[in-house]
Amino acid sequence: MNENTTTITKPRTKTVPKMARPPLHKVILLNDDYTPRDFVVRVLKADFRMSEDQAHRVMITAHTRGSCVVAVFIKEIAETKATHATEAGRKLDYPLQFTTEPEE
Ligand code: TYC
Repeated sequence: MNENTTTITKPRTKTVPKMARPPLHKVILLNDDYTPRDFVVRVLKADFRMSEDQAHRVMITAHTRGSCVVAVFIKEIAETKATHATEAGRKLDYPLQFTTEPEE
């Protein structure tokens, strides 16, 4: 290859495939008549990293409307968190329940 030769190289572009985002699942807090409000707030803070304020609002929403969406995660995380939070209540014989459902 001498100085009169021009080499044309194709630009090398890497194609990054856009991955479909995994479907999200809601964690839902259900109201009941027995679990103390303070305990619900404590679980929301511990298991869902909420501030006192956020946790209190979510607890009151579930208390007055019957349920409240707490957070959304990929399915496995949503289920693990819901189970863990529900078990926290079970340990003290409270009927506190967290469920999950796919987000539309
Ligand atoms: N309703 C309960 C009470 O009056 C408090 C409560 C709030 C329980 C929200 C569950 O998801 C809940 N002690």
